[in-house]
Amino acid sequence: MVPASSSSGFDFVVAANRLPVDRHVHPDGSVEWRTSPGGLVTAMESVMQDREAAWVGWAGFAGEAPEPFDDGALRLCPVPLSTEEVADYYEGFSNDTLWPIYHDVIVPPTFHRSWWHAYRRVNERFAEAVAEVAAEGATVWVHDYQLQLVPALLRDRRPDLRIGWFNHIPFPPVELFSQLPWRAAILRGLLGADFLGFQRADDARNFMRACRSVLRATAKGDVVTWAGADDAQLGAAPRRVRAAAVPISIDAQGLRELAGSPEVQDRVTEIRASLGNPKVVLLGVDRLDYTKGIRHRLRAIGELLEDGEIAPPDVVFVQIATPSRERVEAYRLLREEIEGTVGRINGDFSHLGDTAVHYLHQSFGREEIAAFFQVADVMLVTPLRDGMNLVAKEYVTARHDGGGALVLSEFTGAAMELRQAYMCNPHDIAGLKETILRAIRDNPAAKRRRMSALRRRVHNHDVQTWAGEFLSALAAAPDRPAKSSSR
Ligand code: GDG
Repeated sequence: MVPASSSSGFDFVVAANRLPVDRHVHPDGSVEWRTSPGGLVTAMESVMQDREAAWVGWAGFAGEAPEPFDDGALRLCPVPLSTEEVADYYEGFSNDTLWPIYHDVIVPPTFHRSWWHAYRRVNERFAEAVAEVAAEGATVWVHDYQLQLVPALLRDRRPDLRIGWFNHIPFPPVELFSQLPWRAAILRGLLGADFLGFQRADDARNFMRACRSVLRATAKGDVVTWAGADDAQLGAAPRRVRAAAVPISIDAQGLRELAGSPEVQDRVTEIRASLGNPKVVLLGVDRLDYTKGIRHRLRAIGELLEDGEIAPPDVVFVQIATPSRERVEAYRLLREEIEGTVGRINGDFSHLGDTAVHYLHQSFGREEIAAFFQVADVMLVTPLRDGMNLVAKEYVTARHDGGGALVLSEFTGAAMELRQAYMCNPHDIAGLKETILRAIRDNPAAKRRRMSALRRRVHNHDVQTWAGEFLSALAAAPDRPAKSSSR
């Protein structure tokens, strides 16, 4: 990459809803910026390391945005959101309209025209901010469902740019997508890009079908051809855009090193001891989100305890549920329900000093999560729908000792790659219980064989491979990149 000076703009620009850092104000008023949690930042952090680039995103608090500032070689460009925009664009349209539609309508989506107007307005602001910092002919990588209009809004302003978009979450079947009153505008927004990356081939196919059915565009192979529209609406110009699967991954080497460090190893021993050195530790690590299947998992665990198949102190279940979107009603209800269930299970099956379910509604440091992974004999990843699920990839990688077992929902993007996991359908509680027992009781050699295959897959397809694949597809779009560009 050719380094660019800030006066002429940057040759590489990332746009995502959030900046990769969060602001912390200390009691003495001093400000510290810390890496923010979440799948997108975890993935992009190692990709951006030492790259001269700009990152355009919201700083995470309402009101005036701070001035752009540098974090190493990275220029951070905060986009302001008012309190009302946080409620309407972010909590409303992004997390209460799009998120449920894009995740199989597990909870009903809410439609408000005022939310849509805020979404459009904020997408315009992002497009302007990118247009300002991008050098002539720069590559722009737009991320995720919060910014689906940015590709076309940006192309209107800067036709010289090469624009890619990556969807971290699923793209829904056209039957669900069509419920959106703003479906045509969203597709037209996306078609402003040169290349659209999805987690699974099915997501790319769903997008192509939506273009055919909603816009009457032609979709052949993996290229959508849109003749344009005779109106002054967003993205009216003719376009040829490639849409394909580029599954995301993790910084496998970084995690292996962290997991093997003496500090983390000490924590592994301490955590196991504080759980009472059980024979089997079952673990879940998720944002507290209804897509993650935590309720179904707890139901299966509750029944296994009731059946006498598992019992503390020999078998314990630890659920880390990272706080998430707490101002959205569906998330508040989910938290109440989960905490009620955990309380009931513990009331029935725990004894003094022997807790059946350890429930931690907290956010932990990366080191602590790496230690928890190594404490887990069986990792339960049971989403009802998930774009990829990085936790599954992190778990198999953190188990550098070759131990452990992964129970994985077939409704995750990760299931397309991690075929040797103990696969489950989380809706089938009887099947889920059987799978959990199999993962506990299978013979150690079989478990090790599975884990070794899973680790190899993640090792051979890490986050750097993912970024390389995305960027070469973007450079070659609408054609496919030459084969040699991917490992
Ligand atoms: C979206 C898509 C897609 C969790 N708790 C803590 C913590 N985490 C880390 C995990 C993992 C990340 O957050 C979560 O990533 P996921 O992939 O599991 O899920 P989403 O947040 O829903 O991410 C998803 C992803 O984007 C990437 O494209 O896979 O499908 O929904 O890295 O380890 N990290 C720390 N403390 C915690 O308490 N430090």
